[in-house]
Amino acid sequence: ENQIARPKGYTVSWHSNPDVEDHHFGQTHPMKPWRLTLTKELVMSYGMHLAMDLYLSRAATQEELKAFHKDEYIDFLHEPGYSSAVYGVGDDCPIFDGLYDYCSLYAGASIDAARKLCSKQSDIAINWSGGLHHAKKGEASGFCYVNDIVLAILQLLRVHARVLYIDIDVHHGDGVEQAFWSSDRVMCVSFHKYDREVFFPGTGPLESTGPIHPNNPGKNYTINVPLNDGIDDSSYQHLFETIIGDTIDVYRPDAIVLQCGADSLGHDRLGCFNLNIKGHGQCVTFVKSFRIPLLVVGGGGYTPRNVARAWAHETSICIGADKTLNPALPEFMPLREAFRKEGFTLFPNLGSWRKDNLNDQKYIQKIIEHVKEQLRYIKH
Ligand code: V1P
Ligand code: CA
Ligand code: ZN
Repeated sequence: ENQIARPKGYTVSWHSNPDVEDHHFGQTHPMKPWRLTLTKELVMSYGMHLAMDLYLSRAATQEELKAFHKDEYIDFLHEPGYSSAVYGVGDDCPIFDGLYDYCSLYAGASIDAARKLCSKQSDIAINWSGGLHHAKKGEASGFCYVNDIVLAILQLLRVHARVLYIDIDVHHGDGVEQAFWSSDRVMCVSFHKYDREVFFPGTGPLESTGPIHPNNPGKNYTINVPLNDGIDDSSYQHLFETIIGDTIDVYRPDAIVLQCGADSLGHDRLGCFNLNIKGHGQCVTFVKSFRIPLLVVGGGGYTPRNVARAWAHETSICIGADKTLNPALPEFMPLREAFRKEGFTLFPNLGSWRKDNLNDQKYIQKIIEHVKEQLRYIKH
């Protein structure tokens, strides 16, 4: 009954390595790599793998990781015992068994995916294990050790003049923003919960739009969309489509990287928004509609079954099968029982959660006006 056909006229590639999924941050840590197993299980049970080119990604080499990261930091991740420096390691970023393999595998998948776009062998390339946007040049941060997004963008910049980075994770994409802060060849747009005092990482106010020095090329090439608790599908969509539509019109990117962190869904363990899976997915539909080479990566997402639902749904959008997919979960799925408690549907109601929407129309409109004003400074 699920009619999964190859998309006509374009190619979607899927980049993954099951070894990533076997790593454990620790019992109480919210990041669960097995959410990727659940995602793949759901995607395959729907037959979506038949509509994509599947690649077993390889581990990034040390040289590839050092294209962005400091030598001594990568050496430390490789042999953590040999250093007394901390490099951001702690409760958020613990040292666990196989840490270096984990990092080099998720980064390798994003680099491979970017290269498929560069060679035009793919139009949309997907790596759900990537999207780890907080990692810095010489430091781990917020569950992220190596910044696969920065590494992928560096690949895209070899053949593309301008890359647009869009981040719908509930957290600010600070690592990517920082890496390209002084560049006009990468435009970073992050939508996130912002509360400088209490919400991680505490950066990304509306006024943070790039370096202030008039001669710095990066000036105005960063867009931050700081939000309050409880934003719903309709406000988010209005904001997203207005800002991204205008940004693509003036910036005219040659490639787009979309970070699809699923912690912006309602009922997330760390998040505080009220998005439904269809609302979150609408961002993918909108970005895809511009027909610009697209790299889709994962990110946060701490209620594993909903992460799997969202990323399976977004995979179906990429291959153009979302309209024909049966929202009842497939009858024959190895991990079907895992979904029993919340019901066997792809689209549970996540919109009416404990959070009131503290983003009124006036606030949304203020953000839109501010961004429209900023975009006037982007040269056509
Ligand atoms: O709030 C903090 C730091 C720790 N304090 C010193 C402040 N950390 C957050 C990190 C969130 C990272 C999100 C990553 C991503 O954007 C991309 C993959 O989604 C944090 C939180 C929290 N509620 O914000 N760490 C933890 N919770 C945590 C809880 C249990 C065990 C370990 C970490
Ligand atoms: Ca974000
Ligand atoms: Zn996040």
